[in-house]
Amino acid sequence: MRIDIISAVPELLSSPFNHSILKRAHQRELLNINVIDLREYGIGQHKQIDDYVYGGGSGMVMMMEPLVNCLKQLQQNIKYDEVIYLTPDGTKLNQKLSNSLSLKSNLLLICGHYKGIDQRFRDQYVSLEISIGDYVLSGGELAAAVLVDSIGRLIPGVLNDETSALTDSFQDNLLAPPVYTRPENFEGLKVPKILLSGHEAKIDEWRYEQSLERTQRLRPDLLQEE
Ligand code: 6GU
Repeated sequence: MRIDIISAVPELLSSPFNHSILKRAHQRELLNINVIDLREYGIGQHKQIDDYVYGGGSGMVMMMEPLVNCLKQLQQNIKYDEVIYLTPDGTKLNQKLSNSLSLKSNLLLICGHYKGIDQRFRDQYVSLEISIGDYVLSGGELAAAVLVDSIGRLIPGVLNDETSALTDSFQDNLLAPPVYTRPENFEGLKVPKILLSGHEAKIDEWRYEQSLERTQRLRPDLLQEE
């Protein structure tokens, strides 16, 4: 999969993809992430990328021209499955959406800043708008990093244990069961006996019950979905 990210603050995206699972995805050539500096497409001597809001009001809006020039240049070489704009008024991200995006080949993510981007760009060029939750971030970059992480780990071959993404919280609309590691007894706090029994079927059953109980207690809304 190839993910291109257009950003006015590319420095914000220099580190998140170079560690752990996403680093491995890159090394295995399963995921290729390119961050494009929108400033390089800025207008005039000052490489301007934003301007005042028509109709008045505070804050700046990202202009059409740099975004369109950048997009068109990228599209000369790549056909994108989706052009995604990260915005708090987009569709709220969930595991189902990440699952479906992990099956695509080429994604373009656009990070907004200031008051956002010119509406005409959204209308003309954006195919999907995504929010990562009901709160406001200063820009789309951290949201893009969240989206890329959630998609990247689902690409087949990225996780070592192929089944492990399937047992994550939210796959099946259930939260994950509790996990434990050594020691068996830490200052009197013991690991549930069933996990030491070696009885695989019983352990699976226990984990499922724990998942269900946790979901009912902490996120009953998940059990109402579909
Ligand atoms: Cl995608 N962008 C911004 N700026 N804020 C957000 C968001 C996105 N998702 C939640 N808050």
